[in-house]
Amino acid sequence: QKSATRSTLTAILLTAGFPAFCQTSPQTNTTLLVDIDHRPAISLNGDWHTIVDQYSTGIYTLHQELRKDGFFMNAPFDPNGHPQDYNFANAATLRVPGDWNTQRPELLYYEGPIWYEKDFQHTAVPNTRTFLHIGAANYRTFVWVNTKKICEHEGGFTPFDCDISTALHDGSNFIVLSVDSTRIADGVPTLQTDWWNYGGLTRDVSLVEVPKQFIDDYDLHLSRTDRSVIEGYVHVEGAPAGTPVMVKIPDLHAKVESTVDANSRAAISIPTKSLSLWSPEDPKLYKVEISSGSDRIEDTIGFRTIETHGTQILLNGKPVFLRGISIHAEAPYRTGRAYTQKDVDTLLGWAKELGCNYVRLAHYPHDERMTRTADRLGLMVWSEIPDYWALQFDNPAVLAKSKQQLSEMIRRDRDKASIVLWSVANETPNTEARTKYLTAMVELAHQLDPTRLVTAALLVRTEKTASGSNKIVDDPLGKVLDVIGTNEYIGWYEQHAEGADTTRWDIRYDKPLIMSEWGGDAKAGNHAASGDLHPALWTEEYQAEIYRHQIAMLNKIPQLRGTSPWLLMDFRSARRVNPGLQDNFNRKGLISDQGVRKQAFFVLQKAYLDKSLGKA
Ligand code: GCB
Repeated sequence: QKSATRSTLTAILLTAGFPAFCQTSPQTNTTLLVDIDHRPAISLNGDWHTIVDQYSTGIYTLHQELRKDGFFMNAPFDPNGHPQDYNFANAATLRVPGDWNTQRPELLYYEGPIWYEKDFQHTAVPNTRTFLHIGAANYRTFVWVNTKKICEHEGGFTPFDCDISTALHDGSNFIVLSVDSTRIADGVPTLQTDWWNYGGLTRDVSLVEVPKQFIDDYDLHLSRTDRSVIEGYVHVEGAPAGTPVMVKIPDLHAKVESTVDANSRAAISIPTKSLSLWSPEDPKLYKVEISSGSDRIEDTIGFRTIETHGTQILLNGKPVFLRGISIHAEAPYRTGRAYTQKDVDTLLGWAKELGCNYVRLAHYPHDERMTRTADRLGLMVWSEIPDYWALQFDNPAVLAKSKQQLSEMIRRDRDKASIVLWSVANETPNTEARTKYLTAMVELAHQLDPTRLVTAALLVRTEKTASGSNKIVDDPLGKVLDVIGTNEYIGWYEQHAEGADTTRWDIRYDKPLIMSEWGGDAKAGNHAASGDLHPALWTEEYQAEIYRHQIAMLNKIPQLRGTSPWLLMDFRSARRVNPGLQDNFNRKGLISDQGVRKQAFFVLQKAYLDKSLGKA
């Protein structure tokens, strides 16, 4: 039904000869500027005028034709003029960044379009281009500046930048955006997820001025074959062949010059002596200065290698065990989408307190503050795109959306040493169409970034045996993955916690395995009677029981190289409607959404700190 609506809309747009602002391509006129959080910017965060537009009245006439006088015109309201059904100037505001659901009680369950409007002053600076940067907007976004249609983007968790230079004038300007959080069957993610569909401009919005020729992308990493060389490229948008580029790493006394080729890309190779490699024990970051013409940016980059050898994961050539926890981008204490540095410091601070050296950032790219901070704290990261559950794997348009989100995730974060794993999927159905689709995704990840490992969280097959059960890992996708991720919920969705004691693992791949999810729900403060040997589900005692039995089982899997149980903190989910216990929250957190540590937190903490889980 919903996709039919969209294709009708596309048809209308094309026949109307209108600028196509709802076509099936996941993005139009957008790019992604790397390291944007280090560039000077004019913040557009703060209050925006907003209009909840349940029926898309701002776009359609009563006969569902495209309006020429839509809300994007931001026409001033005149009580004596033509009757007008909207008035941004008087409209209630929403805070940006921030999901809308947790800002107004009546928007908690809202899924649909909301219009945003912001006025700002601008003075042209000669020989520059101005980009509108949107850190993330869930799920589809359409942008107009001074009534001119600029760009559109699909995908709720990756940033995008739109060149608005030609629409600006000196003096007062305005931006009108429509963000539509409607879930769609052919979306990524699709209709079903186990998290809240937080809509809106959920991350920073700003204006960024850059020179006409500017550094929009680069990749600097340690060579996998020679750990005394930093290699990669710098791309200078708009630069003709021969344009010089300079990269300096003052701490290494390194300074190299290169020139861009016909694709505006300069190859970089920096020989280094006495480089301190990035690791959880010593997360060394180097200041890196990149310049070309009048453009100059600075980054802080760690250098390390990550690879597999048989069933080992090697960090800087040495075997490593990933002691981790899964994390949703849910804001501690206040709920809603996480986006502040405080949110990040709280979540990653808890992960450190738990004894982690690794975090699985589920199930979509998190705010860039998260990966920046993981870089600083020395937490290895699994970063994922929302190829979650049953996407339309036979639909090429959906594959295009997944590819776009993967490309954006990699482009934004490829210079973060913390990220060791790109994940292309979570718990997808084992079908031929799925395997073909995700194989293409794995290939793309390898092609875009040959320096990292590619994984996916797979479902596992269970066979009953006389003494218990066998968990068989033979999903055909495993063939193309570097590291196998598997999710299992012994003690929760299947069997009792003790079931783990009689479970054997049969892993048909000679590759490292990460138990990417396991756990169970407990409501913080819900306790079994003291001395109760069979605590009930939903109690802290039972959750702790699951963890004890799981840890014992996991230790018997010879090729286990990491775990990220589900999960650090309770999070809001529409699927969890049991009153009193869930109340729209998934309670598998080791910590409640109000920051209360449950018993299982301390069980896992002990196992991580004394290394009784994962001796590698
Ligand atoms: C899973 C999913 C995760 C869910 C979790 C659960 O396997 O990957 O997104 O939230 O189980 O709690 O059921």
